[in-house]
Amino acid sequence: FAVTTFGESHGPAIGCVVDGCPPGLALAPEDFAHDLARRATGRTRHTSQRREADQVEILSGVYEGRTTGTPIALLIRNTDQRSRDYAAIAAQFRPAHADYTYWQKYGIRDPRGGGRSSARETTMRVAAGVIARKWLAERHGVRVRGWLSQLGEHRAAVPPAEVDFDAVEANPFFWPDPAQVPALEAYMDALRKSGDSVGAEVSVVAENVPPGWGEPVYGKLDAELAAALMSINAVKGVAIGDGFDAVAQRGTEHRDEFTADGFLSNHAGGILGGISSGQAVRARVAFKPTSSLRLPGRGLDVAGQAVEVVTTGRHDPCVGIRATPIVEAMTALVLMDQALRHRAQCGDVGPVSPRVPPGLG
Ligand code: EPS
Repeated sequence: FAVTTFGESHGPAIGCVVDGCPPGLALAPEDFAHDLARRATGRTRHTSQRREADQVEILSGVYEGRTTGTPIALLIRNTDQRSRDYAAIAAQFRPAHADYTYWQKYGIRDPRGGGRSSARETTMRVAAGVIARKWLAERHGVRVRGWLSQLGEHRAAVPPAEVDFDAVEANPFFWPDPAQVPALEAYMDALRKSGDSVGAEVSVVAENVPPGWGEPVYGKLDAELAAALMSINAVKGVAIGDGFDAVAQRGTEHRDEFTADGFLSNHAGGILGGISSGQAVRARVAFKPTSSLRLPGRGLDVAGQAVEVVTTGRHDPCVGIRATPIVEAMTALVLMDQALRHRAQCGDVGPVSPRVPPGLG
């Protein structure tokens, strides 16, 4: 099972190819609308004001409403490009932006904005993820859901196991505690006015993952999850379960004891030895502050001359705000791949006795 994306933020279209999806999954263009709208720009004042229709066309791999097993090609035509936003910095490198490293690697400067490194590319990750989420839900009852657990200095007051996902979906931040939302609104309004940006942390949980998914050395579930989440634009850190918090823990604290009634804790994030334990799979993802700022910063131009870089146009003051659906999508894509690999190797060998109930999530 493999996914690739194509297209530039200011090109005519973006798209993806999803290869290896089993035949027979019901799939229609309408299936994509919900998750794409959750990720989209221009829906609230706290994100970039670019307004894209994000209308999916299914070009291949689906016949009479069902997947055929052949590569699924999805296309979204860009409808609100405005590459003139980038005229002033067409020959400059923004500090902390990928335009410098793309230049070092390819030696080609596409003046139409961020191009492939723009967060626009994540649209197709979410679209591909819709297929994985559907398949996982129908075949295995797996549900993948995320929320914003930190926005700048603000930490969500709700413990991960107690998140109410109706509350998460009811505000523009995917924030689990409604009581904190007014403070976040004020924080983001002040930040936007200041011209600066800020980082964020997204948490994700996959429930009903059966034990046994993942491979023990190459292709560990946690390694593949970390790689997939790290491949999202602006991600600088991934924690599986307790992640770096495990450094200061004792073994007696960290170990997830289990009884026949279930696990008694979930420090491991539902993965032991690279293989799912049957508990909820949990990860956290750190997003850096976005680099396209109207506050002047020191940078270089393509001739190597020092310049003051000012980025105008439509940018996100916190890209993490709309990253929850992207993190969910990447998690689902990894889980579907691992589910298919597990089936290929182990066939119908199901979980063996004793099977511990998931217990505490
Ligand atoms: C982005 C800058 C803005 C955002 C874009 C990400 O777009 P443009 O390329 O027009 O300057 O609106 O995000 C999207 C368009 C999207 O769909 O996510 C950037 O600098 O990364």
